[in-house]
Amino acid sequence: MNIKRRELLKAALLAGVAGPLPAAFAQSKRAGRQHALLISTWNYGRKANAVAWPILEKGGSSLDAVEAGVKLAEADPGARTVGYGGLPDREGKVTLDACIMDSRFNCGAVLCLEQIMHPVSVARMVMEKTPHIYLAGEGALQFALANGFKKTNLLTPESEADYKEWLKTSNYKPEKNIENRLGGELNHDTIGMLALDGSGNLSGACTTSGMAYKMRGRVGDSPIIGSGLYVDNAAGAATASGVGEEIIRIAGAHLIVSYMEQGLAPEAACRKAVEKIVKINPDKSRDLQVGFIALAPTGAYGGYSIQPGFTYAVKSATKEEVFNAKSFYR
Ligand code: SD4
Repeated sequence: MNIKRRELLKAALLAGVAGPLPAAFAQSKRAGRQHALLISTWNYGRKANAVAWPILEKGGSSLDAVEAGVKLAEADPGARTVGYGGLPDREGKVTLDACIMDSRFNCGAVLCLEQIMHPVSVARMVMEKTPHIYLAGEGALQFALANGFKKTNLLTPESEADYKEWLKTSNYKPEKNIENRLGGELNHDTIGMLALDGSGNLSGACTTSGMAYKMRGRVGDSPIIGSGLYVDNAAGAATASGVGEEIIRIAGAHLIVSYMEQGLAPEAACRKAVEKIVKINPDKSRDLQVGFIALAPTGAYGGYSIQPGFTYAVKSATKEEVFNAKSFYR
């Protein structure tokens, strides 16, 4: 290693939690690719990371990686809280929320979108082709159809059968850790994915069918920039899973990124946001699940949740691992 490269590396390491990679370091493809990293919510994130990783490995962008990764979950009928196969609202309609954000504060989202298999790709098109950030409901559908997306029935026989069973009592109660109840590594909740690419750029995506049997028209945190997802290339990125209303109340993802901007490491930043939710919900928090993950511009990462049971998957050139997040309650 020549002296210049060694000095660049030293500068990058010193930048640590506090700041972004120096530009010269970020542009060094060799050093950059070693730092490329993916982090996704839940065990299922491992499969999504496996789809996204080759993009980063070939020097592709974090934006392309996160879109490709979460699309896997959107198209999987076994994923009962995302996209095709997602559980419907209380009127039997599958309604999808998704957003995407790149390293330059560009972002796009769709809210309450029906009959489209890949809401994250529509969100990206909102970001890239319109002057807006959010498109909702019928307007989002019209935009998707006008841009070549096809209508698909997203309600699978399994989800329809579960819905009909639910109708017998119509008892609405958000379930924590639905992943644990369903069991098996193919099941999961909302997928949020964060990526750092070889050029030192962060991006994120988040996509969900929302809380099962929600009221018609209900939108959760997942498509809300700053709640379900936030990316600031100089400070870090964060995404969320869990009861969206509580995440929105504290603007969770943005709060975590601000904590990182102030110097907190990703896990500590996620923990502080969880503690805030618990503090404002002293009684309710025992039955609430919210899980956060975060990624710093240095490649440092972490997660934290209210209840045990929240997991996240990490993939880099040297690591492929699913972690059990630490939690506020044991
Ligand atoms: C929502 N946050 O719609 C989503 C749901 C979720 O784990 O993450 N479930 O509120």
